[in-house]
Amino acid sequence: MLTETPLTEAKYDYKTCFDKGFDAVSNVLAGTGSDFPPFVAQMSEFAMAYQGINAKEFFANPEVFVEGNLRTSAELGFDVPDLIWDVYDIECEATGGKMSWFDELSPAINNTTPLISTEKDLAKLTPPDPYKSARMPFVRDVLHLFHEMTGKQPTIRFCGPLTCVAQYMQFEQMILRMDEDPDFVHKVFRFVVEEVQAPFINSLFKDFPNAGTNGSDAIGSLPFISEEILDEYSIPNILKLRKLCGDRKVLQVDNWWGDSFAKDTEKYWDKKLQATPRYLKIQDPDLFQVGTVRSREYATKLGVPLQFGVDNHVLQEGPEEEIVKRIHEYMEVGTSGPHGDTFFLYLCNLSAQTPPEHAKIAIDAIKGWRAGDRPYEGKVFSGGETDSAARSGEKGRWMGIGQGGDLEGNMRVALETEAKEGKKKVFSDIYDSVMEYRDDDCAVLVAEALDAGETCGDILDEGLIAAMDTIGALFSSGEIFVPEMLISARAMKAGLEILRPILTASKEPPKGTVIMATVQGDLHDIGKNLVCMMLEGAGFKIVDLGVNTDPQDIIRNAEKEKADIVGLSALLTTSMPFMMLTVNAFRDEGKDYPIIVGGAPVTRDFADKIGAHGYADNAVEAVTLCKRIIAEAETSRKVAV
Ligand code: B12
Repeated sequence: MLTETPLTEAKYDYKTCFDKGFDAVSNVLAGTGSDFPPFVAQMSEFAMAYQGINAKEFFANPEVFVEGNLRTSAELGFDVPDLIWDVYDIECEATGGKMSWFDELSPAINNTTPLISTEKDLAKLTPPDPYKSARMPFVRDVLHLFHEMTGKQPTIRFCGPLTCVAQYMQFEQMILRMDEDPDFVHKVFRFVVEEVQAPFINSLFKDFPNAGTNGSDAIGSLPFISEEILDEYSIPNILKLRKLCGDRKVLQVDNWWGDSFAKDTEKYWDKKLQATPRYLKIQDPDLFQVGTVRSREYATKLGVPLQFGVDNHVLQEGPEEEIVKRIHEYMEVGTSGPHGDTFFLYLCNLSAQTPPEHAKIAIDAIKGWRAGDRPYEGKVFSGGETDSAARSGEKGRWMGIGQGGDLEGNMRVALETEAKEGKKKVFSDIYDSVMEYRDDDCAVLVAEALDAGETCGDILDEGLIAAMDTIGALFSSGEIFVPEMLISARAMKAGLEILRPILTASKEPPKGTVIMATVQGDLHDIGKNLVCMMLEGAGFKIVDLGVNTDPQDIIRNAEKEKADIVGLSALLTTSMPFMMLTVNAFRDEGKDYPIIVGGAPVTRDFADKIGAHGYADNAVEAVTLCKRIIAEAETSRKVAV
């Protein structure tokens, strides 16, 4: 439903109704302490759904956006409103990035064809005009309206430099180029930070010299990037941006994850404090893993203000008791000790799908705790062995990492030794070239193996696939992160390219053909791409249809490619219904393909409910699942014959 007129008649006095909350937050940040622990929430999409406003209007019309957020915040009793538009997109969109708009969720950059792939692309780009380009004026208007309506200083939101560069270059391309041509990636960072972000932010500071700021950095933390990437690209560019913006301490980037993946958690927190010097923010799912007590101890030792973030999945999925328990623990531990009065709580993204009752339960839990209602007093649930509670449903740690680490000691050495045992030298050399990310060597070794008379099948099974199996296991156990996985997959592909013409000419069939797509409305593709790589590494032919894919397109391609399996990925709860629509479309047209589904919010239960043939929690399990489906099809074909 599209609202025809902007929301106008304010029922609330926005100039006064958030006063206490604003005071409390600024006292926490100033380190002077607050009488009560305030909370902030990422809640724009929730406000949009709560007010029944179409996303195309909400994220383009400043009056509707500001009023919608303020009204929702006042109506539900938020301490402060927190206006977060689609912060990941503004800079890239203003430089010419292609946007996808939806009715029921925030718009997003569609970087299927990224803005910057080559030096030439970079040279062609003109920096945006902060006063004119795309929705940069929308952001300015939002800040002005917020200031007029509340009388308070607004917060300038921007995209963390690393995530911003990923928007211009596409995530995998950015990571691979960091390895291949770091100078080029540094140049892109220079362009984005110096010519786009700093002028934009400074133009907003001109209007609001005392504004706060916050950068969102979805991909700027472990395990999307390694600690090396953090040190070489992310932190220096955040510091540079701060310098370029008048060396203001308020210039910060606060939403990193990854604490539970860091080799040394406390050192990781030291790094976080460089990005956000005024306070330490630790959020779920990492907070639940690392534990509130350990986090509190570190902040107390340093005397820095502390913020704990409650998992968006818990807020969305509940159950009620889990929401209350989580909030009470975080409030209780957060406010303990000598610096307990410089603690504030964060509700990580109330989404469009979060039922208003859950938002109310969360707010009541906070207010109840403040009023002295403490049913869980003294109880700490985080930081123990109960990992799976960090996620609702059956899932363990996110990304499917942390579920395979059952080997003692150095897993890498153990796996490599086992994989190479009794192997011909030629195959263990190929294996090593993938494990050591040596693309050129891998291609040469595969060519030599062919010359020596080895078959494609053996080279695949004994060399390339064996290495990808090890990589998958190391990824599952958390020993390697996404960048290493991408770089090893590139080496595997270099070897595969040598085999490809022979495989095609000899008509030696792949293990099966898999069509992969991120469903309609969803532009997340990191997980899907990892699944594609692992499947390719396991000998499957992959036809990747990309993101935001129409069900009919998927059917057409499944037919054209005579697919053995169709794989669907979704990262948004709002796009999960499109999985169901896609499964239904196949059924309605009588096309009986095995459909498998996955993605962080998708569960086995959901897969069963929508009638999908299979579900896998991560890329490694996806390979096992596909192999099983192919084997079953083979068996039933034999039985039929
Ligand atoms: C990276 C990211 C982004 C990037 C995406 C970049 C890209 N090219 O993909 C950017 C910044 C662009 C982005 C944008 C948005 N995002 Co986002 N994003 C994330 C983030 C940080 C990580 C997601 C991810 O890549 N995970 C890593 C991969 C490896 O894991 P995975 O996808 O689960 O994949 C594994 C398994 O699930 C499985 N798998 C995956 N697919 C498949 C398929 C099959 C067939 C099988 C068998 C298995 C399988 O294997 C994979 C490997 O093991 C999450 C938060 C988080 N910490 O998880 C939010 C998150 C997913 N985003 C969210 C939101 C809301 C958005 C936005 C609407 C903006 C916003 N308000 O924040 C836009 C939406 C854009 C759109 N329309 O799609 C929410 C979703 C909330 C919800 N309940 O729906 C999250 C949870 C953040 C949050 N806490 O609120 N985002």
